[in-house]
Amino acid sequence: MKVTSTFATLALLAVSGGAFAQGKVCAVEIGGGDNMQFDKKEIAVAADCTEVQVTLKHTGTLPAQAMGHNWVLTKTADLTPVATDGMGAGFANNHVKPGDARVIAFTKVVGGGQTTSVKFPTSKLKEGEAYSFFCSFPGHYSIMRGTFKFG
Ligand SMILES: [Cu+2]
Repeated sequence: MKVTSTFATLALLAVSGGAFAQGKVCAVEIGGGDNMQFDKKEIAVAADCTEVQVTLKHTGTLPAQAMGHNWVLTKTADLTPVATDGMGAGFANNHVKPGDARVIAFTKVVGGGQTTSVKFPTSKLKEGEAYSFFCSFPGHYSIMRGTFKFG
């Protein structure tokens, strides 16, 4: 309970944007290569982070249309349906269904040598909830996935 109340205080300060606001942006880096794998199986974000900045680097050389990768965050329970919808959403939508409320954060699809990032507030997350990250490029999510822990 102590951790939760500290987090709530920080979140309030961040939202108020006042002179005493102390937002803490926590940076996470992850790579994905031509071998269709992320270089991390788990990402953990501490409860005192007010925002998360995820940077995805495609460490391979293949073009985005052939071996594109993105980084998508959902509740673990939403992973498969979101990935399935993403397949149909098409490359132009970064393989994420437009306006999908189950998607907490996502990056665009990148190809070899490219880097992209996304920043989102941890107010979208709940401590104790089971989250997963994955790549929604068609055919990738069953391998390119990992656990996302908050708190
Ligand atoms: Cu991928």
